[in-house]
Amino acid sequence: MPGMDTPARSKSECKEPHKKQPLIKPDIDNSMPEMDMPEKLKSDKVNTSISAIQQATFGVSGNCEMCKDRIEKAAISVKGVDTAVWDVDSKKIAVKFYGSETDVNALQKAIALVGHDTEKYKAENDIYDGLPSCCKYRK
Ligand SMILES: [Cu+2]
Repeated sequence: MPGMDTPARSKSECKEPHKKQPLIKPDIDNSMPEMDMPEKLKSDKVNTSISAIQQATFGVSGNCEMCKDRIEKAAISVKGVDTAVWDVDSKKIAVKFYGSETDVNALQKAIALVGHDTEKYKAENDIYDGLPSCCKYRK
């Protein structure tokens, strides 16, 4: 079969260079997807409330694990606080909270109210005197 070696080249490449396409876009149809916008706005609001979680770290006086319990419970009991972790070595507390519900001042006040000095608020002497002897951090 000698004819098999020469591939038959297509000469149809130049035929029908392009098909007709509509030049005018249907603008009326494009307006329909924009009706979904309110749904997107709703999801934006959810993202905003998540990003409203703030973190703060400040010094809180204390001695031991009992102090740690007392300090963290005082912080967590504040409305809007997510987590609170006090470190016995660094004497600092790290708090995550919703900035729309509370602030660092309120947190420090709440901790001072259970007998622990913070950077901004000193515990009242009466409350401090009621702490167990192992928790007396003032010299
Ligand atoms: Cu203690």
